[in-house]
Amino acid sequence: MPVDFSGTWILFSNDNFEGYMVALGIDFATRKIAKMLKPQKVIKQDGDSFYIHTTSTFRDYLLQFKVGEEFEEDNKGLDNRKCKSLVTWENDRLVCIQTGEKKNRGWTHWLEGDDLHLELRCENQVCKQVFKRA
Ligand code: ECB
Repeated sequence: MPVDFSGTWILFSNDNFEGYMVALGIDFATRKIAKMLKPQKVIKQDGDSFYIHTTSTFRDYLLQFKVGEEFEEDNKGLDNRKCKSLVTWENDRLVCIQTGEKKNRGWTHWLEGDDLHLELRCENQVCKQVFKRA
């Protein structure tokens, strides 16, 4: 039975989000608001096709992709930089490499017990988020 990330998830912990946002060049006022948020993720997975909608009271971000197919990502409402993104499977982990102006940018999703884990990387910063089912 392959891994299925589908569901509605609520942010439970968010380690070093500040460092990740600083690495992305997010301004102080925006970081102050962003840190207070408890975003939700709605994930719809159909085989290798993904819809990941991150929503909050401040901003929303929608990403749709197919594993193994590179796509242009515009990070609108986040740091607004464009990059080329490629998501692949590494065993049961979903690994995204975001190639662009920022070095070492990307993220990894995996399931642990009934929790959704997300590691967000940019330059030398790693943010670790854990989500619980809504
Ligand atoms: C969309 C909710 C968060 C809004 C934060 C607003 C401003 C901060 C600006 C930039 C910070 C960078 C990222 C915000 C953190 C999470 C948003 C989505 C991260 C992401 O790439 O998730 C992936 C994997 O689930 C799917 O897009």
